[in-house]
Amino acid sequence: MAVVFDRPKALCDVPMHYCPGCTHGIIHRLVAEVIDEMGIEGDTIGVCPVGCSVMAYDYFGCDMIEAPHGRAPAVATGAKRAKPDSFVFTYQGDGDLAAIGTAETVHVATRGENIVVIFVNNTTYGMTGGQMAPTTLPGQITQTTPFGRDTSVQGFPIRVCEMLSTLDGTALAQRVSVDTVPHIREAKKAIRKGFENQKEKRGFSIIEVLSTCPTNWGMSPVEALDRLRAEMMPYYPLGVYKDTSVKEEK
Ligand SMILES: Cc1ncc(C[n+]2csc(CCOP(=O)(O)OP(=O)(O)O)c2C)c(N)n1
Repeated sequence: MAVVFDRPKALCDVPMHYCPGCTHGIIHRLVAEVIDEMGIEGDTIGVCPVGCSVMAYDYFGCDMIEAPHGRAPAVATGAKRAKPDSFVFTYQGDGDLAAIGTAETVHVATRGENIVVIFVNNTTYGMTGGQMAPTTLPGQITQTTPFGRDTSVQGFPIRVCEMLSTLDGTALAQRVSVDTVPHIREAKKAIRKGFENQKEKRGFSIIEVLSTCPTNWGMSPVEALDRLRAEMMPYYPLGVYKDTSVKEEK
């Protein structure tokens, strides 16, 4: 009988700790599928910092490094410069990448470090119980904004892809989602493009993935996907914000 669905080899055969309906598992799978398809598991180094995906080193078969909170781009820079022929990716949440790690994020992009950043935006600090993140939407209720995020007090959310697309070192800045099968396919293509950019030495690639956190949003997995579409997508439009490979092809 034909096998139509299998575990990617780059993913370990272990149960994951993620909550029901959490989209981290889908995103892990997409990264692993790209690693398999490019045949680069032995040459890939992943960097996971602090957040719900802190134990990603248990899930990916490639080499993995644990970074302090927010510092994955700095650690990835060191790994890539020490082993320039390897493929280096970071896998970061929005609290990690856009709060404590903002400086590392901006500077790794402007330096044009030849790495891929997978940015999982679920509009909250998942691991610590659902506090406000820089990406929390105006009016969103969290543990630290019990009356909803008030932009006159807490400021406005950061649109990371738009911001990084203005920097010359950025080769690819694309926002995708994993709420439907077509969007999951698109997300995988974007991740693949990021890894191809690394092969072609084009510079820094960031793929932002709109994600859900049913547990901390207080929703069922299905309600969480509905919220992603109804509230997150209008504020964080999907799309390619910068892609220097297109210019090269013309
Ligand atoms: C230096 C430091 N500060 C704060 C923390 C506490 N902390 C752990 S995870 C986390 C937020 C993670 O949120 P995010 O990056 O959005 O990832 P998620 O858990 O939602 O996937 C924080 C603040 C820490 N571990 N280390």
